[in-house]
Amino acid sequence: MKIHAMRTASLLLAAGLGLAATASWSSESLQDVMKRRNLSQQDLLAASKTYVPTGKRDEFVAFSSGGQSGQVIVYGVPSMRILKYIGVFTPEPWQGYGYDEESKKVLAGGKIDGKDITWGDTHHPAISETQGKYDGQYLFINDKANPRLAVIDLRDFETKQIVVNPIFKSEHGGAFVTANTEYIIEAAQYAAPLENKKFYPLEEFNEKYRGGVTYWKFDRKEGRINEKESFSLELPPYSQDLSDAGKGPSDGWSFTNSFCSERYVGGIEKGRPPYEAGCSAKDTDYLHVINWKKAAQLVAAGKARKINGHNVLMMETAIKEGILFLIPEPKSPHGVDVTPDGKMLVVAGKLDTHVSVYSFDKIMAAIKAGKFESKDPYGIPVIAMKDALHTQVALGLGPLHTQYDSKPCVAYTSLYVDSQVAKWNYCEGKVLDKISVHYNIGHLMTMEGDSVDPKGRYLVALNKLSIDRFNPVGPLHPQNHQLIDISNDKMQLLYDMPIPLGEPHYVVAISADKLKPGVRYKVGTNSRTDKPHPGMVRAGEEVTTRKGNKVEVKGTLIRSHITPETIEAEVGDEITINLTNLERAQDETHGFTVSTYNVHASVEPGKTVQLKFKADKEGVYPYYCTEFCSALHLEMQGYLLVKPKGWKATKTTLAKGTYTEAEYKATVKKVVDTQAIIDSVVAYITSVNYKDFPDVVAMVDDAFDQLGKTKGLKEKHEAFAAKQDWENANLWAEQIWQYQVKTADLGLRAKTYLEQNGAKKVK
Ligand code: CUK
Ligand code: CUA
Repeated sequence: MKIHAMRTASLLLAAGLGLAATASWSSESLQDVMKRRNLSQQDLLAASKTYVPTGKRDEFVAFSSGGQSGQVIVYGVPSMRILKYIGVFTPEPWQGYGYDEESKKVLAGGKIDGKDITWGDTHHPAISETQGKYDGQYLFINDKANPRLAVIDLRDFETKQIVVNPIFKSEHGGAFVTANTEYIIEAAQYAAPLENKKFYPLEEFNEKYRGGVTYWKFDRKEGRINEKESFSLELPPYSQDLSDAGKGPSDGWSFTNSFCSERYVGGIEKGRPPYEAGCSAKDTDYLHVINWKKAAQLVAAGKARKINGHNVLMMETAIKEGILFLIPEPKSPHGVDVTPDGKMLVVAGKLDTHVSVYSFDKIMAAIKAGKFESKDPYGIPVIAMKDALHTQVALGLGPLHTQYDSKPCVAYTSLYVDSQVAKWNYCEGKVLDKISVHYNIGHLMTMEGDSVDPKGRYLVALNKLSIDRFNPVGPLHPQNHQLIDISNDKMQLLYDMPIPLGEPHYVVAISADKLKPGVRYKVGTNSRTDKPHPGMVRAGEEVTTRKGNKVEVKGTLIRSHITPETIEAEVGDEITINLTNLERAQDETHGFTVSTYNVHASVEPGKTVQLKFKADKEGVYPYYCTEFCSALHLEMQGYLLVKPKGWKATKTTLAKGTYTEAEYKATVKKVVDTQAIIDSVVAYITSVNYKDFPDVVAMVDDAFDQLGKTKGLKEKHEAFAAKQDWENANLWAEQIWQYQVKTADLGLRAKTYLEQNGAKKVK
């Protein structure tokens, strides 16, 4: 500890006196590097299109599903640098997600039948929209395995809510938002009885098993899903697949695919042909066309049935009220993607080489005219494919998903079997370009490419297999997100990015300037509810109370100490620790853990968190800050003392340190010297236009905050010195120096920033 502090001091001195080495460019030329690293002109061009120099930022921020990890991965485009993992359905230790009480409550929202489910098969992220445009406020993502949906607030990139689908047993076609995020659409996948804990044999599949679509009502003011005002539509057991919401002229409608309208039930173990044969036998499946606006009105008018306490509009009602229609779609379709103008929908059939472009106008005309070719076995009117089609285009093998360009009529479709991306014109129905990807692409994504206002520029191919692309890491390979430049006529492959965290089915990207995340919370905030935390205290109000066997701490964190530094308990006590981070400075997060009690918190500036556990083992348990927050981070520590029942102290004083007057004087001199460094840094900073740099202004504020804490300490150490109490005199003087170190650290960081960013002298 001492050595570490001293090294810091000498570093500060060196930097303060301008002795730090300055960067020098290597003498190697670009040609030398190309030769040495065996790079082509094409490689260099690609690199220059993706490289984001140090200190610069990406143009777009992507939110990728974390697949089986149950998390969300945030990365920048075009650099493909990972910025964050967001814990969603799975505990995430860094963020304390699942280890503090606030986040445990969020995860508990995802319990099913009282059971914790600590993983998720996350598939489709969706950014909230206003008039069909990404607004950067919220992110939603679904869990296919355990039908759930999560809400993430993009002010702090934290998961705020998890809801469990009340009637499905699995779901896939979520999350898709309506044009003003009135609802978040979530379609079932594998049909099952809608009533919970109800058994029906597979022999009753057609009668008792059902699919459906849930419309989760989003309350934007609260930033939460309103479960009571959400509803579902009962659908046939056709294995509903992906969905999309209408926009512009098609706003108010939604579209959901299906892949097993055969209603086949497998049984390979009994010698029956497997599902894969039975579910792909017929030439067509059904696209479901639903008037959700009218459905919501019908639910409000009391036309829904309660199943598991949830409003379900039954098929019978939907048919009678004319809000549910089917259209045949080619063999085993997968994605349905509404065009930016809302006039067409592109459906890709996995086992067909064509994509089918349906015209919303034609669909509406057929409905208006009552022109149906048949009814399905449940009585749902079926619109003839030819009456709804705008065109069909042969793109290649295994078309899956489609995204759009900023250029009119230009779309990109993933070709799973061909391992290609096809660029094509959906108005004229012609292929424009193709590019190979590595390998077996699932989804693809263009910048804001499923909104009314796609931004073009880049495309990301989400490849299922990476095979030979990366350094081998064992039989389980990462997936490969390939960045493709789409700003020119020909697509250009730029970059391979391994995704090491589950299978990210889908990703969405938003212009970075639309995101406005905060850097701190209002002091004492419970970040998971956005409400004031009852456990918060301000500096000087820290308190530990005991009621019966309950010990509750209300403490604080600030560089570089935890208040309190000792917590005393008896075996069997229930311990509750509330901690408030009093920092205002950007990025001054403190972490907190207690040895062996499986608790952890990430306490960002202003946040209050609560940790709870039972002190069930007698002993001594260090607690400490887990983020390297300052030069004296390691000293940010304390002890939880768990005493045996009825334990009596025999020794009542702490051991004294041995300090001499000489040591005290040396410490005082160190304080004076360090102050001189601080003064010289301050003199430099105030001699330039530092006020033009908001980041520097924040650092300077923080620096003076730290220095301000030395108030009264000089009087204190001098008073102890007068009494010749060299330990207390020395340590209070030392404490001044601790604050000075933090001040100098910030000051030097500000100075470096100013020097590197061309600060100018002011008079
Ligand atoms: S799905 Cu994975 S490739 Cu779950 Cu959207 Cu299509
Ligand atoms: Cu606070 Cu380390």
